[in-house]
Amino acid sequence: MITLYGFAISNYYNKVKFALLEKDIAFSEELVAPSQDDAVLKRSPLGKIPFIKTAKGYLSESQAILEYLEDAFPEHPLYPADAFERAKCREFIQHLELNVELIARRIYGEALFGGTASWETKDEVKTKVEAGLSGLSKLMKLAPYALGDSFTVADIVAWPHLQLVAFATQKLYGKDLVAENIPGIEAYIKLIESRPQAQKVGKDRAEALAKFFQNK
Ligand SMILES: N[C@@H](CCC(=O)N[C@@H](CS)C(=O)NCC(=O)O)C(=O)O
Repeated sequence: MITLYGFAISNYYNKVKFALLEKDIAFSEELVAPSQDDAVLKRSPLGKIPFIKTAKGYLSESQAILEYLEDAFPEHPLYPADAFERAKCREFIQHLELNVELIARRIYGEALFGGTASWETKDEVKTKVEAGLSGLSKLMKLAPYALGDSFTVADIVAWPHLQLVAFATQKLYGKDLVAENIPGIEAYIKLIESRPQAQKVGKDRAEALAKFFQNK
């Protein structure tokens, strides 16, 4: 059985958990915080979460994990059968993570954890995230799913990341840059949240967040 390590406030953890639930793969969860301790570094080379344990060993990097799950558990596919359509999913995910999420990540400290980002950082992040989202909106079909009429891995990744970017930008800039740049995104998020698997991920995330802030 797969073990998923990390914590439920992480959007990358929730991406993998959402995929496991949608693919109906048996798994257990073990709470691990990102860490530079040897015990974590042996299983995830930069000490990041999430990582998983498989019968063959540990695996880190959420996208490598998603692709492994798809190959090892072909039932309930999240990738389309057509090679070009599969590549379009990967293109979408790469854009979202490289040009939106990784950039917005620089303001999460202030948006979520009581840190402070410099004005320079905030300005730079805003410009780049807006450009990234505007690019992403050209790929996103919302018809009704991210890339068309089927639920795919693109939705698994879009949901946890875009919600967090929306929250962080609303908090820091007083406007939700996701909603501003991707018309129709609110209805899309509601559609994804009508799925029981997304509801389970969302409920566990809310509980983890409440616990996290209680201990602060
Ligand atoms: N590219 C990684 C990103 C994972 C990631 O950044 N995880 C965060 C938690 S959301 C983390 O472990 N941060 C600690 C760190 O960067 O040292 C993936 O896709 O798994």
